[in-house]
Amino acid sequence: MKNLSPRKEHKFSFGLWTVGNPGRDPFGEPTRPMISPVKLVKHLSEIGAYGVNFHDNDLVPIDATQAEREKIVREFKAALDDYGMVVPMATTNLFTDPVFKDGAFTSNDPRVRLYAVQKTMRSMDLGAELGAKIYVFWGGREGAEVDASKDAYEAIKWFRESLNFLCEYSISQGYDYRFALEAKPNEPRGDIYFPSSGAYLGFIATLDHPEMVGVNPEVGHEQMAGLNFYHVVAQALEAGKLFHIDLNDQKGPRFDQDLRFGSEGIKNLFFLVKLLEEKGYEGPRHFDAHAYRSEDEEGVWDFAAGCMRNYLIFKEKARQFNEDKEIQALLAEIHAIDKSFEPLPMKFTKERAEQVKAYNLDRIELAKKKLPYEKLDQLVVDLLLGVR
Ligand code: GLT
Ligand code: MN
Ligand code: MN
Repeated sequence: MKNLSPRKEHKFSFGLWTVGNPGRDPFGEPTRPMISPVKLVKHLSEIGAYGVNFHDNDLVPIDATQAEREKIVREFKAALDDYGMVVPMATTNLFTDPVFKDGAFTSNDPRVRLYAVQKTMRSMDLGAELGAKIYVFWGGREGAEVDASKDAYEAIKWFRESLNFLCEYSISQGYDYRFALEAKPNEPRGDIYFPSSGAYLGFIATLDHPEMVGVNPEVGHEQMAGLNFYHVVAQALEAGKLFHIDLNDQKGPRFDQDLRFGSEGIKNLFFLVKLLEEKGYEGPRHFDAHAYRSEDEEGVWDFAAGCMRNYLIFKEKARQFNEDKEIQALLAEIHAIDKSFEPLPMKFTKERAEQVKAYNLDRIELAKKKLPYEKLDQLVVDLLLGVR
């Protein structure tokens, strides 16, 4: 295997909430102590990450005074400089505080909606101060546990109003943010509006500044809905809307697990990495995951190293896939088209329409084409399991 050491140019990033996760879950208290943001920056840099992301309150406590905020930001900035780290993305915590118990931008209460916008503006200021250019929106409480309580039709409008306002705020401040909307179908008990990245892609087209807004798909979130993550990301990328990505892993459709990237869904994630590397994704490779609850701090760093290592293994496997003679010969055979076929460009003219209608296509013959996908897929499995 080629060199699997993570380097800054690989653009690996982690959230403060990921490597800083103390192992709390709905059934249990933290199992390891909190690590300070400054210490996290130092360790992340040492293991080869280039970036660190945060929610406003991962860095600055929700009830901090102005003086406390300034001190925290000063120390954090110094740590970024000392360890050569950047902040590619920032986001807002619109879910932990009880004020958001019934939603943020989609709360029934207009005062809570206003508070959510205000909190996001302040958090955008913080992100911009630390250099962030991508701003993520994850609507953890945007949805309903009780559908009788909220008008899902109106809620979409409230969400749009807030985003339109915040786009204008970014423009007026000269922040140059690109907004990345992150979907998840349900959390922890409620159904969230815009349950998939596909839903967000449809919504983005209805905004005042669609060019500023894209998606932040997360592996586990799409898999919670039973979707093929590789396909989800291909669509976003092809649409020019993959502004950010949350890499992790998940054991099928259930609650959000945020497992170490590449620990479970190996084949699908191989095709994902191949796609990102080959189709021009230039953004951060961000890991939104956390270590098993059974780990101590040392285990957290094993977890983070594992995420990056698996990404680099998939990248190397993609190179091998492209250079594998047997795989490439099989693909050439599968994609081969009879020389007698004269392709018709699918550019519509009246005349072309007539040509398409009249084209002589023998469906019985077409259906006879041999497609050795069993062999092809097994070659991929052999490659991934390291026996090729
Ligand atoms: C939270 C959520 C993630 C989001 C984070 C950003 S917070 O951990 O489960 O998927 O990306 O808001
Ligand atoms: Mn998640
Ligand atoms: Mn995420």
